[in-house]
Amino acid sequence: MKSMRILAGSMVLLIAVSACSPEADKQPTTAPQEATAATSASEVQHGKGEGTITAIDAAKGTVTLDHGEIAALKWPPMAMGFKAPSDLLKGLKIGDRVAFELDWNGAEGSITRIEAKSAP
Ligand SMILES: [Cu+2]
Repeated sequence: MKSMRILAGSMVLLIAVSACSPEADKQPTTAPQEATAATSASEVQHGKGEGTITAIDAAKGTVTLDHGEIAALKWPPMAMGFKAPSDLLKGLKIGDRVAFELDWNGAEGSITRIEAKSAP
């Protein structure tokens, strides 16, 4: 009888442990990551504008634009560099007037669309 009670007691303990441990393991590891991802995603802003290419480096994946006002980001006209996938830069050259869109993460802009505009 005594050994049965010990067995029953240890089974209850086993069930209790296995029932709590997945939850206990999950929360500390996944919750902060999800919170971080959500925060950084909401910080990315999207804007569009027009400008002139003043420098281009397809190998590095950068383009420098002398761009006009970007209302969505509350930016005045300025010259600045952006990251740009090299396939988007194909066929573009210094001096081209372009229409472009970008994602701004608060520190750097990534071109998501860029197209040469035909001369007026
Ligand atoms: Cu700018």
